[in-house]
Amino acid sequence: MKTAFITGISGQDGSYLAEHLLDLDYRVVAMMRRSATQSVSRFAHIADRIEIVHGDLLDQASLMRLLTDCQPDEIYNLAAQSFVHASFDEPIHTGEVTGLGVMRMLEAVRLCAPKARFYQASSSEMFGKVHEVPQSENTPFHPRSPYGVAKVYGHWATLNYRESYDMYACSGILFNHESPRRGLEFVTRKISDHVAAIVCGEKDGLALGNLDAQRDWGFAGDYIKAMHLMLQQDEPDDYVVATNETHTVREFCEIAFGHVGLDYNDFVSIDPKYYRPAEVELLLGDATKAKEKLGWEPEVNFRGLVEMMVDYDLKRRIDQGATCQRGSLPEALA
Ligand code: NAP
Ligand code: F7E
Repeated sequence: MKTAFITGISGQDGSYLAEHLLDLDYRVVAMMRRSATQSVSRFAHIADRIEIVHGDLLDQASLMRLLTDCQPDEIYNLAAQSFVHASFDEPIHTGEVTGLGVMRMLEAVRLCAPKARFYQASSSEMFGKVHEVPQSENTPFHPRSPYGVAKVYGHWATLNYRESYDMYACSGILFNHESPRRGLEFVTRKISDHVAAIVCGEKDGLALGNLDAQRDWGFAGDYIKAMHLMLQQDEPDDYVVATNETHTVREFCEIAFGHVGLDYNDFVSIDPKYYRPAEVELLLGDATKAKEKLGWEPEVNFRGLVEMMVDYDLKRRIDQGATCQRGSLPEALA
C-alpha cells in the first residue's frame, strides 16, 4: 500500500484528491493547520479513512517532523493562500505561504523524505498578462498579482530542486477548476450560490466585478486525477491541465441563471469593489502534453460544470425546506 501526504486537505482539491487516492487503495495522511474554526466540512465524509496531522506551511519544523514520521511515497502540496483578490490585501502573507511555503516543503522533502515524489500546485495565474494564446508549458510567465508572483516562485523552486537534487518533483500548471466544494469567495461558486438563493427568495440580486474576464474553467474532480498521473511517470515533468476552452464571467452568469429560467440581466449589478488593481483578462490552456503523455482528458464540460454547481446549491436549500419563489427548478430537482 502506497502512502500519500497531502497539504491543503480542508480545501476544494484536497478533499477530491483524498477521495481519489482512497479509491486507489492509498494510505492518506493529510495535513491541517490549527485554526479556531476547524473547516472539516469538505472531507467529513472520508474523515474516518484518512489520518489527519497538524502542521503549517509557515512552520518549517512541523513539515520536517511530519515527513520524518510519515515517510510518504507521494507528496501533494496543495496548501496555499489561494484567493487572488485577497493577495492584494495580504501580499506578504501570501508570499510567505504560497511562495516560501513551497520552499519549506521542498527542504523538508530533501532532508527528511528524499525518495518521495513531490507534486506542486502551480497555477495559470502565472501567465497573467498572457504572452500568447493558448498558454502551454512553454509560454513565458507574467503574473499580475501577489498570488501569481508567489506561484511563480514556488514553480521555479520545484524545478530548481528537481535539477539540483535529482528529486522527482513535478509542477502541475492547473487552470481554474471548480466544483460544488469551491469556496464561496470565488466567482463561480459566488454565482451558483446566489442563483440558488435568488430562486429560493433569500436574495434579490448579485453584485460582481469584471464580467468580461475570460477563464478556462474545468471540474476539480477531473483535475486531481492529472495530479496523481504526474507522479506515476518514469520521469518528473511539468504539465498544463486545462479544458482548451475559454468563457467569460458573463457567460457563466447566462448559463447559471438560464438553468433556473431567469435572465441574469435582471439580477446582476456591477460593484467596482470587486475589481482588482491588475486583472488577468484571458486564460486559455493548451493541455496537449497532458493528453499525450498522461492520457488525461477532462470529462465534465463547461455547461455541465455550471449546472452541477447550481443544482448543488439549490438542492442543499431544498433539502432544508426552502421552496421555489422565482424562476423554475431544473428538471432533476423539480
Ligand atoms: P483552497 O480551497 O483555497 O484550499 C487551500 C488550502 O490551503 C486549505 O486547506 C487551507 O487550509 C490551506 N492552507 C492555507 N494556508 C495554509 C498554511 N499556512 N499552512 C497549511 N495549510 C494552509 O484551494 P484549492 O482550490 O483547493 O486549490 C489547491 C491548490 O491549487 C492551491 O495551492 C491553489 O493555489 C492551487 N490552484 C488552484 C486552482 C483552482 O482553480 N482551484 C488553480 C490552480 C492552482 P485552511 O482551511 O486552514 O484555510
Ligand atoms: O476570479 C472575476 C475576477 O476569484 C475569476 C484561484 O483558484 O483560479 C482562481 O483565481 C475572474 C477574475 O478566480 C467577481 O476579476 C468578477 O477575473 O473566481 P476568481 P481567479 O482569480 O481566476 C486560479 C487559476 C488560481 O490559481 C487561484 O488560486 O472573475 N470576477 N466578479 C470576480 N471574482 C470574484 N472572486 N468575485 C467577483 O465578484
